Formats: sequence, structure tokens, C-alpha cells
Amino acid sequence: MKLSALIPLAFAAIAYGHTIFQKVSVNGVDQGQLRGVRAPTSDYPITTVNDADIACNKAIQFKDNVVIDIPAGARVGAWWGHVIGGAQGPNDPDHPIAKSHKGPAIVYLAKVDNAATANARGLKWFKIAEDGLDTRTGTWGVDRMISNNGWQYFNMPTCVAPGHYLMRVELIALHGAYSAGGAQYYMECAQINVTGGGTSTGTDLVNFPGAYQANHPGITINIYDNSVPNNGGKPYSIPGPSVLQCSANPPPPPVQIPVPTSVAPVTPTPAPAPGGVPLYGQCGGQGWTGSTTCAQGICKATNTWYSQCVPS
Ligand SMILES: *[C@@H]1O[C@H](CO)[C@@H](O)[C@H](O)[C@H]1NC(C)=O
Ligand SMILES: [Cu+2]
Repeated sequence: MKLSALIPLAFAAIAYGHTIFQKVSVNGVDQGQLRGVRAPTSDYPITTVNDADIACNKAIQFKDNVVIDIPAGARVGAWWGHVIGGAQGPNDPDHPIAKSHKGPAIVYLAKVDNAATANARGLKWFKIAEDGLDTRTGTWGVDRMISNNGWQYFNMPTCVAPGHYLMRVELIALHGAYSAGGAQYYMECAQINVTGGGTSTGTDLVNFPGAYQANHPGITINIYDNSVPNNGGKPYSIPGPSVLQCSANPPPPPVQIPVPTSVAPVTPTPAPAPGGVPLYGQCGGQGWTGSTTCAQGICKATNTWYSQCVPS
């Protein structure tokens, strides 16, 4: 009697709300379920940083030879589902992932000759995007993915060199990370071909396994403060290398404006507003300081943190 009364609680605490990354979108265009993505059937996480398959996961069941073209600078989405196909039954509370699974959302690339055939082991990876804890709101990258219906959005940096890459998309769930070995690593890899772009094949290259240490403060961490998973309002340190930075355009050379002696001083006119944000570029969201005018389409809020220009 007592035992059976405890069982539902035990199951709730274990939280089998795992997840699988299983499709890609490029500038808002869905690339198709399991197209160009290597995925297992199991939604279980990897739980040790030195797992030989922490690059692109193990027991891969779904793998085709599609290589997804992604223009440098594109808005990319990675879609997560509780199981292959998405929800596990109607009103699945653990789709796309259990809400308890707070933590960062991270993306890496590794240059390969042929993304369709490349072995995921032994590659050199660089980080292109990361989304950790917003200390103001206490929300995590995983929370933003959930509020985007399973889509984890990021930008393909503009300076990435054209060619083939494996794209490793990862969530780290920290609900059990207060004890060593308690963090859960969810990842799959997509086969991509970057088009356009610059010349960078990465900086701060790392191995998987190798990039993460079990004692890193972003990996062994108690995120709860009086059972609120906000890290006590303190900043969260995302594990792994620094994110690739594409250097901004060099500033224009200073212009010497001769001041006429006998004429009233010239008041500098402010620079004209740039032509506006391109289609699918960011045009708003909390903390956004860039342009809010769309060159094309209208500025539409995806969530509190991100608005983008979409066709009107
Ligand atoms: C990759 O994209 C380039 C365009 O930059 C294209 O010419 C090439 O055919 C693509 N390669 C493959 C194998 O997808
Ligand atoms: Cu889980």
C-alpha cells in the first residue's frame, strides 16, 4: 500500500522526458523530418563527458545521404521532439522535452570533406552558437526551445567558409547536475553544406570527447535556489570553447572635415538609417539594440527575445 502510493512520485521525479533533434529549417524553410540528420531511435541522453560517442550520439538508426545547403548568415532552426516523430501520444507533457530539463542550447560545426559519409569521431569542432541562462528572467536555452515549439534557433555565422560540415546541436539538461555525473547531454548531428560565407573553418577547436570536463561549473552545478531552477539569479557559465566571432566590417577611415573659417560651423548630419533588416534577420526582442525596420516583410515576434523579418 505504502509502496504503491510512492511509485507515481518516484516516476515523476525520474522524469523520462528525454528528446531527439530530428529536423532542420533554413531561413524558415523546413528541410523535412530526419532529412540530413543522423538520429538514433532512443531519446536517452549521454551522461558522461568522456563517452566516445558524445560528438554525434550512438546507435544511429536514421541516416540518409542528404546534405543540407545552409547559406552563411542564414537563420537556422533545429527541431527537437520527445521521441522520433515528435510527441509520444496526445497532450504529451514531455514534448519537446520535459520542462524540468533546464540548461543551455549549443551548436558546433566540424569541417569535413563529405558530410554524408564523414565519421563523427575524431573531428575538430568549433562552437557557432550558445544560449544559456537569462539571469533577469531565470529562463534557459531549453525554455526558449520549448516556447518555440521545439525549435532551437541560431544564426549560421557569416564568416564560415563554404563547404561540408557536421553540425552538432546539443542541449545539456541540468536538473540532476547537482551531483557529479548528473548532467544529461542530448545531441544529434546534421549533414550540411555551407554556401557563400567567408574563410573561417573555426577558432578554438575542440575534440568530442574532450571539450567538456565533469567538474566544469556549467556541468556539475546546483541550479536550484529554494527549488527555483534559476541558478539563484547568478550567471551560468556555458561549457566548451568560445563562440566563433566574425570580425565586424573594419570602420571607415576618419574623414577630416575642414571647418570653414568665415562660415557658420557645419553641424554633422547623422548617418542615414541603413536599408533595414533583411528577410529572416533579427528586428527586435528584449535587449535588441539593432534596427527594428525590415528591408522586406514585417517584423514579427517569435518570442520575448526574438523578432524576425518575415514575408508580409
Ligand atoms: C555545396 O554548395 C555549393 C555552393 O556553394 C555547390 O556548388 C555545391 O554543389 C554544394 N556541394 C554539395 C556536395 O552539396
Ligand atoms: Cu530526460
